[in-house]
Amino acid sequence: MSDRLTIKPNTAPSGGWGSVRKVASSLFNEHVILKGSYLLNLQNKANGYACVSCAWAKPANPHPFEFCESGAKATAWEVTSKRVPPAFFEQHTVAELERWSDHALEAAGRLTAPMRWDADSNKYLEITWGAAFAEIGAELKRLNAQEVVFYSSGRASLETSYLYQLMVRMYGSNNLPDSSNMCHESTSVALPTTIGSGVGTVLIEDFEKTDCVLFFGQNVGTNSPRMLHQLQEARKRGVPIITFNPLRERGLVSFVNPQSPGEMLSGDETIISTHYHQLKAGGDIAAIMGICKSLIEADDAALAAGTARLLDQAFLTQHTHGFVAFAAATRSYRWDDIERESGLARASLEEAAAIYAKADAVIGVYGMGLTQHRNGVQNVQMLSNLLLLRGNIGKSGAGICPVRGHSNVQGQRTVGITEKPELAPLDKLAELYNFAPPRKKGMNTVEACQGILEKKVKAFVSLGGNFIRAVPETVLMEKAWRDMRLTVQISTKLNRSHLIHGQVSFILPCLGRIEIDRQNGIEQSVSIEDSTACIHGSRGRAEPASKQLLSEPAIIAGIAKATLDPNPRVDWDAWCADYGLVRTAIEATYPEIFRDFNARMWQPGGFRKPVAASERIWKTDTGKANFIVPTALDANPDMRPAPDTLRLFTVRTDGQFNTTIYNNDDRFRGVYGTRMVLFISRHDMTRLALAEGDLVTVSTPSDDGVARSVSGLRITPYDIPLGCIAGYYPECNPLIPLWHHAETSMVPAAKAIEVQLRLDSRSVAAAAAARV
Ligand SMILES: Nc1nc2c(c(=O)[nH]1)N[C@H]1C(S)=C(S)[C@@H](COP(=O)(O)OP(=O)(O)OC[C@H]3O[C@@H](n4cnc5c(=O)[nH]c(N)nc54)[C@H](O)[C@@H]3O)O[C@H]1N2
Ligand SMILES: Nc1nc2c(c(=O)[nH]1)N[C@H]1C(S)=C(S)[C@@H](COP(=O)(O)OP(=O)(O)OC[C@H]3O[C@@H](n4cnc5c(=O)[nH]c(N)nc54)[C@H](O)[C@@H]3O)O[C@H]1N2
Ligand SMILES: [Mo]
Repeated sequence: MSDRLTIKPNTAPSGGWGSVRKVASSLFNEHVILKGSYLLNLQNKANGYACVSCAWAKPANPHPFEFCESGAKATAWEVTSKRVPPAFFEQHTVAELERWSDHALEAAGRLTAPMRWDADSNKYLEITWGAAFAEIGAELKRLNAQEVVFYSSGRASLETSYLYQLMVRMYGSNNLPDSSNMCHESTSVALPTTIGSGVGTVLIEDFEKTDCVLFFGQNVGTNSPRMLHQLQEARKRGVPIITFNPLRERGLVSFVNPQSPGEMLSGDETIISTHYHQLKAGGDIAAIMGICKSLIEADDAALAAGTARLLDQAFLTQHTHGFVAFAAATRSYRWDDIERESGLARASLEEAAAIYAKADAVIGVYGMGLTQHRNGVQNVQMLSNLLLLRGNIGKSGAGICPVRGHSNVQGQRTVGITEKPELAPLDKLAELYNFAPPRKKGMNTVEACQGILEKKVKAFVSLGGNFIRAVPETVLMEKAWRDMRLTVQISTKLNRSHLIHGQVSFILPCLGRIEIDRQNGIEQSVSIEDSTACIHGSRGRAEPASKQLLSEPAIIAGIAKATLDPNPRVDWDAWCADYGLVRTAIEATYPEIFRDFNARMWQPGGFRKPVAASERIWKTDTGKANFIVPTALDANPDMRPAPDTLRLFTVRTDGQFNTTIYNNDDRFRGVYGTRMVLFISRHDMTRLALAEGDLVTVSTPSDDGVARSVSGLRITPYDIPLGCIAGYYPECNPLIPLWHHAETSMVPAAKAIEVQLRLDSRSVAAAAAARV
């Protein structure tokens, strides 16, 4: 990590030597150069483990090194030689650790033994697994199932996730929020309404056949770098990539493949985006409306002139519903409004429409830039509308491609991690295990936070993740969190959610996916589902960080046996002794998805879960793909722009994986040595009389009586649209009101927060400049 703070514009391509240097320094910092290099060769390979970083597809014919800088960092972070043993907790009280940074906490190393918080010393003390399970079980038995929340972060395997949801439902609730509730829930809510499938329709092979890629609000170079291989290959075939993003992200601008010796020597970079549109944050509905309007009006003109039509009329008639109303709405929007709300010129949108209209097969890729808005669901529906106009769903080389975050977040939903009872196979579970699954809707992430604030939630069990740091409304949440009776964290590394804790609190350390999981001496394997709905096997290859670690399935079984009444049909011990039996149970629960699961999981490239929309089977209320008219052009219509308010959006760096902070650098954006920055346009700086290096307090104006602010953010001039500013997640999370979330999906609207700035102190340089 750089200690010196430097901020300079970065014009180097993504990938390249910068990326190689980062891989090497990650392995070096964690003292695992040899072990790490050996393991990286096994990443995303048939006989290896599925990367613990992002969820991007793993091809059947992997590159010799099917890993990227992010995957290498995540691997080094997990197989680090650093340890946090019980002796560490003897030396540090919880009060002291609370003052450590997020980076320092996780950098201390891997947790090695189960720990229980001791009130007298305010330290975590070692406890045996047996005693931990017995006490957790006794606590859970005393509580009402509706008062307990069981969160999951999207990393745990299909096997673990299946056991977890079964335990929770047998305990008596559907309180199964997950990280997806803060992430692609807008996708899971939007796509069933438009195309009748809750996941993307694109396969990795579609990138080899596509004619055009539209890219909305996803930062590929930082967050899913392996996808750059597909984009680079498409670009080499001359495929246009049209990007919509308020920031010019390096990975979307150009790329040098660090795995190609030729490119590395010549520095030969591939231009990734042929067209780059820096729209306003929250301007996507307007931008897509502009493209649709241009297409529909050109099609109207073609009809009148008797020339070739622009829309796929046969597809519209045979496969869609609601086109007439959508087209009418589109025609009625005025260009002035579209330009104002998108921040883009009419000519740019017409040009995008013309390129789109020429392409036979188009892929629409998107990420958090669409999902994390008040109208995040409508953002996704709007992209679906655009693709439907030319039949770009269920056709080779075309489709919608939400890029998922955590490596198994999509798979967890597939095997029942959901608070929505209608999405879980409750009847099947009842039949297989002879119990009455709860039918009442459970809490999602925002509802769980509300429940904790209202003191209705008394206990929180966390399967991975760092909930308290990932959620909005940090200040109120941290305070209320301590009132809970019980908190249990199943984790690999120490984080803030262990330090802000309930009255009875446990840290249960588990094996990571890269580690060898031996049960009764036999090495087990697990499986995950990637962003393209392909399911892969994964075998851990590193020796465990500590002999005392248990696997996630074993920890769940331990809690389940101590909490639930025995059920002759549920043999937790047998499942833990052989994960193949868990897969057999998953297959019995979902025969249409997991046929022959134990064999097919090793198929190169994985086996695909059926996605009806890719076959043009529309499982919607109308039986067709639906056009849906948005209710407003702005994805955050309830924000009232005032002269002194700005729209803040939060982003990630290559030096982090969510709340895991590997280092304080953001190589792609040229920021080193600090995360406390605020990206702002020069024009807004002048308007607000701010200078580079000024430190400001950012606060959220709202009339709900809650004061929300973050101080010490450094003014950093950046190429960003007027009125928009950007800062880092999770540092800016205290600014997000809990109620500021997407309609219907309830994803916190982390990409549009209304804020004001106040100058705290002027940098020496700026003050000197002002005196001159
Ligand atoms: N290295 C690394 N990899 C990761 C993660 C990580 O933290 N670090 N996290 C993982 C997880 S869980 C997830 S969900 C994914 C997230 O990956 P992404 O979906 O890429 O998420 P973000 O980095 O939050 O932001 C995405 C982009 O949206 C842009 N943006 C912001 N507002 C808007 C808008 O209104 N419209 C448009 N069009 N664009 C906008 C931002 O400038 C940014 O480039 O990455 C996964 N992979
Ligand atoms: N402002 C703002 N807030 C956001 C976002 C944003 O863009 N902006 N993004 C949201 C999104 S997309 C997401 S997905 C959430 C992420 O929220 P979470 O998934 O809750 O958080 P992570 O930071 O991924 O969790 C890190 C912790 O997971 C544990 N861990 C790591 N590997 C394993 C493992 O193999 N097993 C177990 N049991 N534990 C493990 C480690 O202890 C580590 O400290 O944050 C959300 N919050
Ligand atoms: Mo995510």
